[in-house]
Amino acid sequence: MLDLINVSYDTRIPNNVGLSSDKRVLKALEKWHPGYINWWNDLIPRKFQESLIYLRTAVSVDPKGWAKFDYVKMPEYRWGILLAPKVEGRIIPCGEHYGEPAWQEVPGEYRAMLRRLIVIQGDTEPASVEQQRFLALTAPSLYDMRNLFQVNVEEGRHLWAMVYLLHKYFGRDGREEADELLRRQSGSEEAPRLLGAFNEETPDWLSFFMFTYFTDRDGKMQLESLAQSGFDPLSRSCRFMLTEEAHHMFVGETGVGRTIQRTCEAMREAGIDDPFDVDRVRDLGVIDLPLIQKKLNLHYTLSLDLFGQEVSTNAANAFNAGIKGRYHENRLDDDHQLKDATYPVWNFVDGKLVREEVPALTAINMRLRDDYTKDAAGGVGRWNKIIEKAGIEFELKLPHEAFHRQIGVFAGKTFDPEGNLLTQAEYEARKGEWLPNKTDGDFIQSLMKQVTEPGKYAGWIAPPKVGIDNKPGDFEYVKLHMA
Ligand code: BYC
Ligand code: FE
Ligand code: FE
Repeated sequence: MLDLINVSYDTRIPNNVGLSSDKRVLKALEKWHPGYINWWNDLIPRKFQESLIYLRTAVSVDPKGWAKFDYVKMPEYRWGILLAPKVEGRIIPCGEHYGEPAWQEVPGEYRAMLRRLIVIQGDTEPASVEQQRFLALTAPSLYDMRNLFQVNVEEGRHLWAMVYLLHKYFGRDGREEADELLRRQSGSEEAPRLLGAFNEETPDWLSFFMFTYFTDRDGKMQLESLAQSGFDPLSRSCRFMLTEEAHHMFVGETGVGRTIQRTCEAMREAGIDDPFDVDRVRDLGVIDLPLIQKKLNLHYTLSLDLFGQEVSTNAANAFNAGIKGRYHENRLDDDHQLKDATYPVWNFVDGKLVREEVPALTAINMRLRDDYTKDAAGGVGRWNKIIEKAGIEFELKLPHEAFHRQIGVFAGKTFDPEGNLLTQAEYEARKGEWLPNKTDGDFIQSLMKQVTEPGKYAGWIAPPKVGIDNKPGDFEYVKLHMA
């Protein structure tokens, strides 16, 4: 009897999908495996490959105890294939097949659409590891270095999750797509990653924290909508991925929060009240709040682009097909088909930004993006509490969605962070006030020094409130290989 909760270790690839009795897929995955290991080994600097990292590994899909913590060398990490438990009687939650039993096999008419979505999802996972490949060299502590590697191995596992679906359900073209996922590279000229934000650099730790807060949260929203898929294996795969995603966003939220905390403390100690007294704040070796706002502006807007066009027939087709649902589709109280519903989307009429009602079916991307914005606002509020508590007058804000966009109705036009339309010249002249400029980047780089003594932190960031796995403050999260 197949155990669908606990993970089986009887093949090289841990799994709860019965791989040992699915010879065809097992063979395909074993063939793909060495390419994956090569990709990993070429990517992460040598000395970290040989270090012992205190990582969690999934051993079950039971939400109460799915992870175990131990020291591992990353190339020996057990990347597994894990699907959340099957929900008996699950139905297709939306679209024209609403109410029919969820598909256990790929529905022929939607094969191409499904494959495309799985490939896009799969492409982002290794891309993020590529973007973060050099950060360990400047980690502000062993705690942070460990968190980086935890995020990286799990993004690697997310790639495995999508590759499993391609191998299992898409035959030969699925295998070809799986190979392509290892061939494309973030930022490459010849074979870039598919989505814009995944070809940008993650040059420093503040970017890493902003990325895991804002871009991993796009991951969360997209996974939430794929978790609503009528194609049950995709739904189950994404549901388990979401449990890991929560930690990535935790790393982002607390990372930015600790950066803010340290800045506020240093300002207090030095008797600086004015957050815009940037030069004096920087002389303290901490990141000024206006620069934190600029980084926020950058990463939030890059992430907004990942939701696609506001009005999208691709998205309408995916919803109608029952391949992709809305956020919490199964908890929404309507016809789940959007026959007569409308939804307000941004449009640009006579030089003015307005929200216009359009058929809700075409506004699926816009709606998910609105849900994202609400979700993203929560952490910003908590960051502001830290600033307020320190008695400093400054408020971080999500910029207007029109600002700094490359995709959708705002693309090709220039706006300020309040959403006022600017001429190209006005925008260029003021851009440096709203997005990190060269001086800002150089300043942050000057702070990026690796700290490797257990329990010690770089001067620009506060220690965390609690350790990982309840470990004490001076716990050695990474035993560095010295050579
Ligand atoms: N860049 O009708 P539209 C994560 C293309 S992150 C480049 O709006 P659709 C993670 C689009 O492909 C989550 N191209 O498209 C986070 C289309 O081209 P075609 C990743 C773009 O399909 C951190 C055309 O423009 N998962 O997991 O409605 C760390 C028309 O656009 C972009 C997913 O995204 C862009 N930003 O929406 C690690 C889920 N936007 O087909 C991991 C799967 C649009 O006309 N993807 N285009 O040639 C999807 O659901 C959808 O494909 C998208 C786009 C939401 C991305
Ligand atoms: Fe992921
Ligand atoms: Fe993630």
